[in-house]
Amino acid sequence: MISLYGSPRSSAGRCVWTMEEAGVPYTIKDLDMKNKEHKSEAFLKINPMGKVPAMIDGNVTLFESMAINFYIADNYKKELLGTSPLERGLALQWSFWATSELQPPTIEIFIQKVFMPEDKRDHTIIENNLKKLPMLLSVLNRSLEERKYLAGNQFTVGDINTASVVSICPMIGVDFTDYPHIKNWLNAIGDRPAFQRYQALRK
Ligand SMILES: N[C@@H](CCC(=O)N[C@@H](CS)C(=O)NCC(=O)O)C(=O)O
Repeated sequence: MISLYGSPRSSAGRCVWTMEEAGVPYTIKDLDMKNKEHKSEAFLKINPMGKVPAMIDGNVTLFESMAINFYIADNYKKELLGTSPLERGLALQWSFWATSELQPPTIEIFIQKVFMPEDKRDHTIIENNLKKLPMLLSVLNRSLEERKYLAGNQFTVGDINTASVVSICPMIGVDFTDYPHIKNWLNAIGDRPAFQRYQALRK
């Protein structure tokens, strides 16, 4: 049984979604972040970064949500990795893209708009990072022009890792009106029962 540390509403959510897709039994161990349980000596032994998610599966302990997702796919539902070298490459490509290209500007804006009190917001940070999003979202939109999922017809962890970052956009006031293929992709994802079960856990 997998133990996942972190709330489904945090970065741990994408791992919950992957476990639902893989149909693997798991327990969620939510940490008391307000009281800094994620910085406790006990948890730092599991994730020395003091962040969620972290995962224990038998004698395997991992941190970094996207790595956890590749592990779950590899161990419990290989087709989520992709079924050819090209699909597996694309699943990795989009996961690295999501974490290194799309996530930094979206998180910078999220921090300002959601966590900062209005009078403390840095509008320069918001504006500078907002400017980066059209190019990034256009690249993603074009890549989805002729395929249902990011690796082709096969749904992979690349979709999970990327969609979980793309889903920050509506929370920071960026919609997908100019990106119809992203919209269709998110709609296809929304129809997946595993995604729906994961969403129910976020409420
Ligand atoms: N790159 C990490 C990021 C994890 C992360 O930043 N988690 C946040 C919650 S969403 C956290 O634990 N923050 C507490 C902290 O940084 O002290 C991953 O994807 O697993």
